[in-house]
Amino acid sequence: KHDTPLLDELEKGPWPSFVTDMKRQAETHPECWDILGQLELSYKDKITHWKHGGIVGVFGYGGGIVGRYSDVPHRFPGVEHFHTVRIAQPSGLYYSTKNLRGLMDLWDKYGSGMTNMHGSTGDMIFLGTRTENLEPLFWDLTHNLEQDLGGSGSNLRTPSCCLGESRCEWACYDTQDVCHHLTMHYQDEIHRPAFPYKFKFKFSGCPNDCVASIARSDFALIGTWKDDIRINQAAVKEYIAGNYPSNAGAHAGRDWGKFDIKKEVIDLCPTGCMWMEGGELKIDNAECTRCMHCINVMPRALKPGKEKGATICIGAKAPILDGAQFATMVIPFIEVSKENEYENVIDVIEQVWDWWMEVGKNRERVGETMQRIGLPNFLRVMEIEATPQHVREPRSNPYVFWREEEVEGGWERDVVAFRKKH
Ligand code: SRM
Ligand code: SF4
Repeated sequence: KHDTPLLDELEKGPWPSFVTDMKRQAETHPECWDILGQLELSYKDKITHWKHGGIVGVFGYGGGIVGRYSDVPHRFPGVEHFHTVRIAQPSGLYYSTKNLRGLMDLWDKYGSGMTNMHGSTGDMIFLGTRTENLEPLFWDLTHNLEQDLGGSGSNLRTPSCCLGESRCEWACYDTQDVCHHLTMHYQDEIHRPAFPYKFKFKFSGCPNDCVASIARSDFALIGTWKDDIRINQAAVKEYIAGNYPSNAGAHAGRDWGKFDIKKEVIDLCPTGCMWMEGGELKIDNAECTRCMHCINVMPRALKPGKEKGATICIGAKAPILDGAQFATMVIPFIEVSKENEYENVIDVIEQVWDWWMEVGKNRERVGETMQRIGLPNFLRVMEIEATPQHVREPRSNPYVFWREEEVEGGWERDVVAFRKKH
């Protein structure tokens, strides 16, 4: 045990404290006293005492375990090695209690028993074990629990998805199935780092994007639809009459009777494509950007259309190197079909990888490579024709370069005759 006056302060507030949890854990796993001791020292010294990195892993895999060592092991031998193990989660994070118990028993046996459920990529993170425990842990994990390590390093990271069709009526494709299928399909890419840097897949069933794929993944597959939003006009009337609770009300905390469709739906539509006419709600679907606001607020009256698929956005990332960025919409609509085993989605992924593995610089995320060469060039690489939806904002500089083959009649064309013709 160590004296931890600074950490003890954290137990005094109204909230449950991780310090209390760690003290309880230390009763059965004494190395946890050393975590507390080392953390107390970090609070005092105002610097971390974890040494960065070092390659550790299991035979045949290049990712899945992050090496952690203490820089003061003589004082805290329990955390001399304290590696982090990433365990791939089931799609949609569905576990049986039997499976969870198995995992916790495994971690009690080989590690500190401390977990981070879940890490933000989606893995179960097992915090703290020694190098010599890794192979036996991996054997039991794969043989007894039939689970696997996730990704770390310059590889495909553990794919993650929203729970999609299993519980959510807005899902436009089966996110769990795609996530599982691609995880199995890309085992090599997940376990053996061969990319310039990390690459993340995330799958959201609709534009609500519950896994925040547009902000956090190099390849985001976001469910959408092609045809019109389905409207149940009778249900619209019930909302207006205050007979159905609207989701806007749930947030505003006011009574249901006062639902104001103009204020809470029509006026908030980002493209202004909705209006009331003869007691009915009308939508100009050509102008709809699939923001989901109206559907979220009046779920009994509105539903996504029937022609469902997904939008592909590429290149989100956090701030290291070139700054944080959202993913760029690259393919507005793609069919997502189990029948062809997602072949068309796989084709897009591999077109991106073939190019990025060739031209991406070391530690350059695909979004940064795209930025470096420019979106028009990236679209050419992807063999995609530019559409107005690719334009992020109106052009602000006058230097636009066309290639001769893109100009009807080439450089020698007769401009006057061309104008007359058009
Ligand atoms: Fe991360 C690096 C932990 C999700 C962006 N991240 C690291 C390192 C390896 C840094 C380090 O050596 O200390 C951390 C390893 C800690 C350890 O000992 O295990 C680390 N990142 C995590 C986790 C564990 C935080 C968490 O508790 O949730 C998450 C992974 C758990 C999991 O597998 O489920 C984790 N990291 C993310 C996310 C969110 C996501 O994946 O949805 C991001 C932002 C999205 C993105 O990928 O850009 C993220 N981590 C980074 C970056 C910045 C990359 C960039 O291009 O800007 C780094 C720095 C780097 O790679 O050198 C980084
Ligand atoms: Fe449902 Fe859409 Fe959220 Fe997936 S992203 S859980 S489909 S609301």
